Amino acid sequence: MRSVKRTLSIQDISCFGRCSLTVALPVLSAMGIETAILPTAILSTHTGEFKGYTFCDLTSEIPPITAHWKKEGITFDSIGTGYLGSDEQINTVSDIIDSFGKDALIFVDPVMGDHGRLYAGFADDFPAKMAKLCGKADIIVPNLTEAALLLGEAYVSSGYDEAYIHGVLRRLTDKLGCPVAVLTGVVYEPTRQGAVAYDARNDRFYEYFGENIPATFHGTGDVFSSSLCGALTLGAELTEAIAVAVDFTLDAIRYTLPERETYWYGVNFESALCDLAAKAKKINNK
Ligand code: PXL
Repeated sequence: MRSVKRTLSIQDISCFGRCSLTVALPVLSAMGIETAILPTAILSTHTGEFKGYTFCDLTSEIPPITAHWKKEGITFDSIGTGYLGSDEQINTVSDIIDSFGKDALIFVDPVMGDHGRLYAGFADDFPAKMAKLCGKADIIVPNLTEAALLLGEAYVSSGYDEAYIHGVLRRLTDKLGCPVAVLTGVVYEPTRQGAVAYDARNDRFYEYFGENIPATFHGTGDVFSSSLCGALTLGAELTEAIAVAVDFTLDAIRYTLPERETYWYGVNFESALCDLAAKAKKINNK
């Protein structure tokens, strides 16, 4: 038994811009988790609001890396995936889950879009491929845009109620085949925003809401999902884990707000890491 939990984070490196691995690695490390990385691509920046970014696909590097790990007998307590840049990468990640995932928590963030639209560079059939990968997960963490894309349903941006959100969560677990789904960015009333989770194994819903800060920031999905994956890897219950992730994301947004003009590309999560580390320590000591 290792004394420190070990996770594998599979997603791109956007060299500048506070997202994907430049968020997941510091967040998971601050939570006291040994974090191995598998960079799927290297970009100069994320594709959000930047133009003219570079993109170097690293897919061909992945099989030799994981073959070496197999030889070394390396294992993981959890495997978390984020932004994946191609169909081929989805297949490669699917193979990694088959090969390393037997005793690991499989956490898939189906990063594909926001505000009702696919991110730049994704083909229209990408969501169906991502839906298949979600079927291999123990837990998935889509926003409302990604949930609609995964289900092939129309995107509903606002004005929905609890029955709608619960229906989406039931359909996600039912159609995709993963036991747990967490929907992020849920707003039932203008002053509150949070996450709603459904565990199909016990047919229970869990939710946690905080202040709704009426502004959008790039990278908050990655901040939420890395802290959620970290809390679950440490053994937190789902209900505690979503509270940790919502509060950490809100803290990062609050630190960013006074310098919004400077940090238009991603949130100041670094200033919130100390409080997150303290919470992670408490989970670890339980
Ligand atoms: O934050 C998600 C993300 C990750 N990686 C890349 C992205 C995005 C979102 O735009 O472009 C490269």
